[in-house]
Amino acid sequence: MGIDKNTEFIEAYLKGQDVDVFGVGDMSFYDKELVALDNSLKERLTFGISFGLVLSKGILETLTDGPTLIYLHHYRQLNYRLDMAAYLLSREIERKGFVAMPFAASQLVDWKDQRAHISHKKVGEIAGVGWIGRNNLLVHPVFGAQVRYNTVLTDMPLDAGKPLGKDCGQCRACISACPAGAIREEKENFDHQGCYLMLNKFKKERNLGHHICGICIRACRGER
Ligand code: B12
Ligand code: SF4
Ligand code: SF4
Repeated sequence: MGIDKNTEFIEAYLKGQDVDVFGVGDMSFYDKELVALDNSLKERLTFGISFGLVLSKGILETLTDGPTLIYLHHYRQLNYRLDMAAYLLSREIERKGFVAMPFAASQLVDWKDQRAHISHKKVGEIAGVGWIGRNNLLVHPVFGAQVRYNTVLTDMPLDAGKPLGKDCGQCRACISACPAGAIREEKENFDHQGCYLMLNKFKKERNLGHHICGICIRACRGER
């Protein structure tokens, strides 16, 4: 199969998994190391398949003053679906004779620096799925930040997208919504520490077991 057919095949397969958002990134533009993984993989697996599932509007409406238990459940179920979709897609690619690596939707491998093996936001940005917004999240033109992502790396030749070259424009909806005041006019000034402290507080006070919040997701609706 050629590049176009391969790409059509991947897109159709993910649609069959009910995936809402799809893109391919050329991993030569991914300048970060793959944390805690053999770096030769980065040389070999040159295509990053970025895909995502849209969060339920109903669940997001429950987020008024921070994370709710129903949002916690939804978050975990989407992670599960994303992990399963990544695994099934990788199996399908490997059945065709290529190599694929499914990542975890949400798994820390470096606790000190709070990092995963790979940044789904960065891969999505390279693939042209969305842009990094003032809220520090990957913002899809239609679904806003209301998408959770995963990544599969592969050596299957694919038609890679390009960064969208868009930004938040006049929108500032997330700035006043953030309970930590962590979101600023310039995305570069996002207050990572302030956000983390608020998530830690929610985790303890609401007995969540996870660093979640979701207020800046709810605020960032895109065009949907
Ligand atoms: C660890 C983590 C966190 C940590 C953040 C620590 C950190 N270092 O980023 C904590 C617990 C605070 C967190 C919070 C949240 N997270 Co989180 N998180 C992750 C996780 C598991 C790993 C991220 C990682 O490796 N970061 C390391 C750096 C290198 O990569 P990066 O985060 O993409 O960072 C980029 C920028 O943030 C920036 N940057 C990073 N650090 C710094 C520091 C400074 C000073 C500066 C200037 C820039 C900067 O540069 C990077 C490259 O573009 C990812 C899943 C994944 N594997 O990608 C989810 C992920 C990023 N989280 C997600 C979400 C939704 C959230 C929350 C809303 C919580 C929730 N679910 O309710 C909040 C949002 C906070 C916010 N507004 O950014 C989603 C984002 C989806 C989207 N549409 O963008 C992801 C992709 C999970 C998923 N499967 O969808 N998260
Ligand atoms: S996750 Fe919560 S505290 Fe962090 S930036 Fe978003 S709204 Fe603010
Ligand atoms: S809510 Fe508006 S300003 Fe905030 S990240 Fe989304 S598009 Fe950008």
